[in-house]
Order: sequence, then structure tokens, then C-alpha cells
Amino acid sequence: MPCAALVWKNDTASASSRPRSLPNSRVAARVGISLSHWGAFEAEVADGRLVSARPWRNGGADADMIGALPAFVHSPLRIDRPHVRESFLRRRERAGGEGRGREAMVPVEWDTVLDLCSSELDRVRQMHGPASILGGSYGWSSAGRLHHARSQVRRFLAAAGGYTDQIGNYSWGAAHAILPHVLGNADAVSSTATDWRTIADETDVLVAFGGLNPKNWHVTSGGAGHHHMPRHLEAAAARGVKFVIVSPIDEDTPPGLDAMRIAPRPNTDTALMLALARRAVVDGRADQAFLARYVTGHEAFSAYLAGETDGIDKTFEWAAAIAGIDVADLEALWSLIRRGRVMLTAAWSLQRADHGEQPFWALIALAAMLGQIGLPGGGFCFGYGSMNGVGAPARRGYVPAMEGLTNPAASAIPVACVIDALMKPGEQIDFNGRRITFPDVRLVYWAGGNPFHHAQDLFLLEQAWRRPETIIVHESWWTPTARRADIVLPATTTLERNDIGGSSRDPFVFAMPRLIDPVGGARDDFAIFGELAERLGCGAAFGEGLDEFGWLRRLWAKTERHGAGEGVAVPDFDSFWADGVFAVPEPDLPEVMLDAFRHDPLVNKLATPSGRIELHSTRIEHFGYRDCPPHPAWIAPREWLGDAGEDELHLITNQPRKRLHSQLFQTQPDGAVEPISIHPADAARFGIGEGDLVRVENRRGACQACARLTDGLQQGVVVMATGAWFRPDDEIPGLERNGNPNVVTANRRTSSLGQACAALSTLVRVRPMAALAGDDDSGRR
Ligand SMILES: Nc1nc2c(c(=O)[nH]1)N[C@H]1C(S)=C(S)[C@@H](COP(=O)(O)OP(=O)(O)OC[C@H]3O[C@@H](n4cnc5c(=O)[nH]c(N)nc54)[C@H](O)[C@@H]3O)O[C@H]1N2
Ligand SMILES: Nc1nc2c(c(=O)[nH]1)N[C@H]1C(S)=C(S)[C@@H](COP(=O)(O)OP(=O)(O)OC[C@H]3O[C@@H](n4cnc5c(=O)[nH]c(N)nc54)[C@H](O)[C@@H]3O)O[C@H]1N2
Ligand SMILES: [Mo]
Repeated sequence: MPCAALVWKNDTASASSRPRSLPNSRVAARVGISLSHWGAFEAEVADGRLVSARPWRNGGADADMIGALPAFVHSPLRIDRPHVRESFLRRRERAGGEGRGREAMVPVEWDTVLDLCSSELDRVRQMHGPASILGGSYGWSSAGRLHHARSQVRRFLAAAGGYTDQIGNYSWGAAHAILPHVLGNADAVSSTATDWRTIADETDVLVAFGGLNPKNWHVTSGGAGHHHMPRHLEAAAARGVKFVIVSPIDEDTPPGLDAMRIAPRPNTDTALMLALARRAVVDGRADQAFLARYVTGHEAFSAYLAGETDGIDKTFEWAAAIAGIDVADLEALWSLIRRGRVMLTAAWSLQRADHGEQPFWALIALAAMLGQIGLPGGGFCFGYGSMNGVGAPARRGYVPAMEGLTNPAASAIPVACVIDALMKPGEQIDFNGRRITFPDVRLVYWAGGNPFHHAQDLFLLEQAWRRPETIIVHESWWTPTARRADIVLPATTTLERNDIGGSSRDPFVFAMPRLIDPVGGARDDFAIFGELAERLGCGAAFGEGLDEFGWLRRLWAKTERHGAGEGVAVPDFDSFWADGVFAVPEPDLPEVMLDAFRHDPLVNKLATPSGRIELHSTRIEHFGYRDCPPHPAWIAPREWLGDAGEDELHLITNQPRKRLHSQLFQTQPDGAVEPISIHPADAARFGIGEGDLVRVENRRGACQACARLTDGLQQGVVVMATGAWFRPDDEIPGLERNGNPNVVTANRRTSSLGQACAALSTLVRVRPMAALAGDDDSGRR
């Protein structure tokens, strides 16, 4: 059965040469500048509608993603009015959750719905306590810092008496937990990265575990004016930096880059890193002076590498067998990195897997052996291939964040534990040395996220989602999450409100003026929460008496203060707003991660117990977790190719090329199904042809996908991007139609330490869809 895969007009960003005009602080500017997470753009507005959008000023943003904005903003899937689920409107919390996603949604007036929301919040807080309101509301929301929906909902729920929050994130949850034990904080994923200019100047070899996939450089959290990662890479390549790309798929090598490729089985990078570290010791290449001065625990770690604790010497032969590569690949890699200036990097994807703490810790251990941590262009760094702006020169602190409030309920769950929290109230779990007790969730409040995209095992989430008494969602579109709410409040998009936007990984701060009127009856999240706060008697705590521009001025004042502290001239708010953009001057010196520590490890000691880089952590040892030992270690994933059935394939679910997760899916043609990349030999084994509609399945569920045959990936591996909207089949239970791979990923976390998303450890079977009828039924619920 053939299928329509998703198509896009441009494969590369085309820059705009149109003149830029000043944004207007009110409606109806002809051309205005604004910002999305996928880049700054020029918006052309006519008759109150956004008619076209182009990347701003040769900024390198993806022209397809920017060009899709009019279809996005004016999509027929925009929610035009508040809606309430039919039986919930009649019976409130007694309606039960079974009808979510199935029943009709009834349009209601704003006043009615706001009364309903405030009385539900009040009821649940009075009867069950604030912790029974789950309001962590994970999700990217949109660019613009005042109207950032997730910040708004958490601020509101804190003002209204408290809620259960979510700790960490999906992007680098495991790193967020492990890095403070090793380096004293998580800056190496959240903010710090060695400047690309020092790589161009100093590096001899850059080894990228997980590759440097240019698709990920379309996006910056908060949005960016510059997308110059390809240029940084070109500069490095031009100077002769040798690149090594370690990834199961070709697409992780930027086009035109003459790189050495190693294609390991997914989730086996830790074994490669450990074997290289072992070889450093054996060859006498381990930098003993560095280890003695800056590192603790390398003796215990080296003993493990030698097999003194587990009887296994971590040789190249050992690692190559685990990773399914030739020993010669490791020899070649070792001969490249044993001398010269070496930068080791890992994509964030590596830690979004079973025991995802280990590859990041092992990378630091290998870099410590080579002794170049803290030197320009050397050592290690995370995420060069993960997001635009990692390692780009930019000053921090100029983009003001919306202020949060302390959560009086002091309740929180790890971000990826939503299903378990909903299904197992009162249960305790380990989490990074603590015990967390799941609250008794009665009300879920989500604004700015799409859990029916981002969570794993979505058919299980559907079951868990039936349990709460009340679910309130703010959305702009009828996403799968909005469809599964009891109360849906339509939110404006960034173009319909005034804001300030930008990212600490980019040298611009943007004014984001309101360019069109709210579409339909949509309201700003901020305005909705303001109304609810008034009804709940916490209006002053939430809004502090400020309106939209009052808040924008207050936020900008922070930027001005920050500039004053650094001797950078920042315009006053009115000039900034009239100019539309503030270009933050480049930092004087390129950033080099951990250079101060290297310079003086006593004065600038790390915030670890030893003040040094910890390759053995006594703190983690005391936790006693079987799934997170006290030093970097190889632990086989629960699902991987080393222990797979004859017909099982490893599914990588990476970030989509031309979407931001599930955002922009609504602009893609109706009936289009997400592609799955599969090796021709695997396709032949299962009778799959190019363009065939296939079923991707395991015991958790199945989704459709459109087969794309390519020998650009390792046999046994298949790749699907995330973000297709969850659309279960009406008749066949356990089958999803649009190609959302999170129906087959597992509801499992990295370890007791991180309790983080481990989506990238998934085995599946892939079959032609036509074979469905005669196939066995074991995959379906
Ligand atoms: N299998 C698998 N799953 C993954 C991943 C993976 O690698 N593999 N990656 C994970 C990662 S790293 C992430 S970050 C998550 C992303 O997960 P999410 O952040 O939940 O994904 P988005 O699609 O960006 O969802 C944002 C939602 O907010 C809505 N929104 C945007 N602006 C506004 C606004 O102003 N107001 C309101 N009320 N709503 C708004 C959008 O319409 C959209 O529905 O996914 C995770 N899931
Ligand atoms: N276009 C676009 N860009 C994005 C996003 C988006 O939605 N769209 N989302 C942004 C967000 S929220 C985040 S957190 C970052 C995420 O950044 P990453 O986590 O780095 O991105 P991914 O695309 O999930 O993975 C990068 C590559 O890692 C490879 N890989 C997967 N598993 C393994 C493995 O076990 N070993 C090795 N060696 N390689 C492996 C895959 O081939 C994949 O292409 O991306 C950001 N960038
Ligand atoms: Mo992410």
C-alpha cells in the first residue's frame, strides 16, 4: 500500500533581501519583525492576516519553517472559542474521564468557562490540597518571554495556593542529574560551551558522538536572529580540523564534510568511550599530571576499566563486539585522538536512553584521561550537534525571563514520570538521592506543552489520562492534548500579543510587537490567568498590578541593569521598542569551558564534594543504585540490538527536520504519514518497498509510517522523527495513524538517579501495512 510522505519546498534556507521596516506597537503594521523558536522573521500583514513570513536579515533560519507561519497562525485547527467536554459540562467531575478525546466539545462563553475553571481549582485545592493539582505543564510553549505559557501557568498556580511541579526536562534530564555529581553543576548542558572560534583556531580532531545533524540547528530555545552553526563548522573544516562522526545514520554528518564515520549500534557509545579510556591507560597516554591535579576517583575508575572489579578488561575487542563495529575503526580513532588538540562532544540524544547518565560521564572520563579539559578547542562539550547556538559567541543575561513564584505546595515529580504519577498515587520512587512520593492528582493543568506528543507509551498515557477528575488545557490549536481535555481555553499566538524574545545562545534581543488581532476568540495566557487569579482572590500576587506593557517595561529594566553591570550600553525601553531589536555586543573573549578551574583548581574549585572532577562519586555510591554505579560503566540497555529478536529493529526517534516537535505538524498536508528510514536489506527481509505504508509495532502499540529506503543507516536501525499528532484508529485498538513513534517507546526512565526520558531505547518490528490482517495480534492492546 503506497502512502504520501511529508514534503517541503526548500531544502536549504533561502535568505530574504527585503527591506526591513520598523515594527509598530499596535495592530496593522505592513511588515513587522518577530520571533519563533525556529528563528527571527519578517512578517507581512494584510487585512489583519499574516500573509507571508521570511527569515530575518540573512539570519540563516529555515525558509520552509518560517514560511509555514501563515498556515500555522491561520490554520483551520485554531481553537476559536472556549470549549467544555459535553458530559463534563453537565456533570462536572462526576463525568469521569472515559469520554476524554471521544465526546463532543461544546463551545461556551468566556465568563462561563472562567467561572468553571476557578471553581474547579478551588474545589480540588479545598478538598484534596494543592499538590493534587498537577501543573508542571512541561513544554516548549513559544518564543517571547513574558507570554511564555509554561512560565505563566506555574506562576499562576503558585499564586493560587500551589501545585505539583515537574523537575528537569526531556532534553537533557539524565545529564541534569548526573553532571552536578561530576562537575558541580549542570552548566555543561544548560549554558556553557567552548566557543567554536577556539575550535577553528586550536582543535586538531573533533569527535562527535551522535554527530552534528544540521537539522537541529534550525532551532534555538527562545529563538535566534543568527543560525550560523554551518558557518562555524565550515571555518573549522577550512582550517583543517579533522571530524569524526560517531552515529548509526549518515544524516548526522553535515553535507560536504570530509569526516571519518563510525556507525555503532544505538546506545553503545559508552562502551566505545570506556575502551578508548582504557587504551589511554594501557598506552601510557593517560595524562597523570592532569588526573592528579584536577580529578578524583580515577584509580577506582581505572580499576574497573582493567576488569579488576568485574573481570572484564575494557579492550577494543570488547567494545567493538558490543557496538557491532570493526576493531580497526577503534584503532583508527585512537590513532587520531592520542595526540594533538582533541575536542570530544556528545549530542544530547545519547543520554535520552536507558542509563543515559553513563555516556555523558564516560565522555568526561575519556576527556580527563586526555588531559585537555579547560584548554581552548580541547576537552569535552555537550550538544554542538543538538541546537543552534551551542558554542556560538553570545553574552548571557540580556534576555529577561518571566519571574516565577515560590510554589507553596513544595511538591514536584520528575518530568518524565507523569504516567506513573497519575496511575500510582502514593507510590514512592528513588530520585537522585531522594525519595519522591507521587501525589494524588485530581486536576491536571497544561499550557504550552503537548504531552500526547512528548511522553512515551502514549496508549498507556491515554489510560492514565482518564484518571484525574478535571483536565484544563490552554492551546491555540486542537492538538491531541487539547482534544483530550475537559476544558479548553484558546490561547493567542506570539503574533497576537506584545512581547520580548531572544535566547542566551544568540546575540539579539527582539521586540515582538502585536501584528494581528487575536484569531477567533483567543486570549493571551497571561490575560486568562489574570482573570482566574481575580476570581480566586490572588490577582495581586499573580499580576502585581501590571498590565502587558507594565510587565515588558519591568522585564526590560532587568536587561538594562544587567548591561550596566557589564558596562554594555542598553537602550531604554521606548528606544528598544521603536528599534525592534537590540544587538548585544559580542563577548571580548571566547568562552572555554572549565578554563578557570584549569587555571587554578583551588581558587576555582568545582562544587563537587572533592572540588574536582569526580570519576568515582562517593555520594552516588551511597545512593546504592544498581542502575547507576559510582563511576562511568557499561550497562546493557533493556532494549537494544545486542539482545534483540531475529526480526526486531532498533528505532531511533530523533527531532524532526522541519518542525519543532509537534509544532508545525498542522501545516502539513492532510493524510500525510511520517516517514520511517529503513535499510534496503531490512526492507527486503520484510517485503517492504519504497513508499510503502508500514506498521511499526511492539507490545506497547503500533503506528503507521511511510517507508523510505536508504542505505545511509546501519542495518538493523530504523529512524522516525517525533512530532506527528497522535491519532488512534477509530476501530483498531492500539494502532496510531499519523506516525507518532511515542506509541512504541517505553514508559521507562534512564535510572533511579536521573528518572529521565529514555525514549531512544526502543525495539520494534516493521511490516507492510497490508500484512496487518493476517499478522498475529500480540502487538495490540
Ligand atoms: N520519542 C521521543 N520523544 C521525545 C523526544 C525524543 O527525542 N524522542 N524528545 C523530547 C524532547 S527533547 C522534548 S523538548 C519534548 C518536546 O515536547 P513539547 O515541548 O511538549 O512539544 P511541542 O510540540 O513544542 O509542544 C508545545 C505545545 O505548546 C503549544 N503552544 C505554543 N505556544 C503556545 C502559547 O503561547 N500558549 C499556549 N497555551 N500553548 C502554546 C503548541 O501549540 C504545542 O502544542 O519532546 C520529547 N519527546
Ligand atoms: N529541527 C529541529 N531541531 C531541533 C528540535 C526540533 O524539534 N526540530 N528540537 C530541539 C530540542 S528540544 C532538543 S532537546 C534538541 C535535541 O538534540 P539531540 O538530542 O542531539 O537531537 P536528536 O535529533 O534527537 O538526535 C541527534 C542524533 O543522534 C543520533 N543518535 C541517536 N541515538 C544515538 C546513539 O545511541 N548513539 C549515537 N552515536 N548517535 C545516536 C541520531 O541519529 C540523531 O539524528 O534538538 C533541538 N533541535
Ligand atoms: Mo528538548
